[in-house]
Amino acid sequence: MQHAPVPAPSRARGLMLGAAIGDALGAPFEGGPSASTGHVAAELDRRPNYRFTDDAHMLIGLAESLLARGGFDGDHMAHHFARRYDAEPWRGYGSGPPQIFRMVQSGTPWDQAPASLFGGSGSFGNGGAMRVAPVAIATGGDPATTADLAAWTARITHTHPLGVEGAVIQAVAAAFLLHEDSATLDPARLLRDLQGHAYDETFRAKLAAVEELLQEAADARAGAVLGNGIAAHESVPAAIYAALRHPGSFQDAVTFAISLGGDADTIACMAGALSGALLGEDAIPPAWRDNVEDAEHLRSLAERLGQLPAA
Ligand code: R7I
Ligand code: MG
Ligand code: MG
Repeated sequence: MQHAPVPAPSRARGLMLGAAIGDALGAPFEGGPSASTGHVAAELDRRPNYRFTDDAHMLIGLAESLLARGGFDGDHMAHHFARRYDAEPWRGYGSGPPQIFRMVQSGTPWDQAPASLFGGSGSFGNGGAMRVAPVAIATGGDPATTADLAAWTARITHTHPLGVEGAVIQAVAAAFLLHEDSATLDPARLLRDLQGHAYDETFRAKLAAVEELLQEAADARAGAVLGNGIAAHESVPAAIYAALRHPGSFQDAVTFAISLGGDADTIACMAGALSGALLGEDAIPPAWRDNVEDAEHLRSLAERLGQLPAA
């Protein structure tokens, strides 16, 4: 059978819808224990949740700001995030971002507010990474431009090097997968490219572990080796592993991501963005893409981001 390449617009829609679907389906599992994929699949069948949380809420805000300004404008993005938080503060935001939004709204410059958090170290939470995938559509996939833009968008709330690096690695992975064919995908090449963006030993070791785990016959050790926590250096490698472990099935990638437990909505959001970028919208189960909150807006953002002259 002839294998038709997945067209770019479908991949962009897959990325945006995939992130929101992973977040929404994973939300009821956030903070819970790891579980078998069979258990998660049965739960998703029985009572799927289609309302997304802060992850996709911020991803939409990021995309809207890039489109409104034709690229990155830190002041605009910070205030846009803050306005959206004020409108829907119940989405399950982390503790740091709302504090930053207050500071920015009181006149602190956007590039000074976040560094004061967590005793002055800035946040290493996954908030910069969970929302970053649209950057890969806007840049047209160039890795250096993607890494640079991803870092700027992360720094609005996350200035700890690991928080920024998590966003860079997630965005560069998305940019790579937007242009790969699932049948010929070479995970080792992607992981080598990502190593080139990992300046901290923590991330280097985690990416090396992803490569080793992919060579094992079973998934069993992944959660213990990579972690499933809210820290960028746990959840970003876990999401990349989920997407690469199940390169032919969006459903399997997201189900596996959720089965890791812990920060399940965020791991599944990032895995969903990566898997959707690789496989395109049509590979997402119709019930999921028809029912996820704000599906039409997500599709429209995907289309317009794809038309931005490399941000
Ligand atoms: O990163 P962030 O936006 O949170 C995203 C998470 C996702 O799971 C969402 O689904 C939502 O549930 O929240 O928010 P931050 O407050 O910046 O970081 C998240 C958490 O990471 C913080 O509340 C801290 O518990 C922890 N954390 C740190 N702890 C100690 N030292 C982040 N940075 C540090 C640190 O430097
Ligand atoms: Mg969330
Ligand atoms: Mg989460």
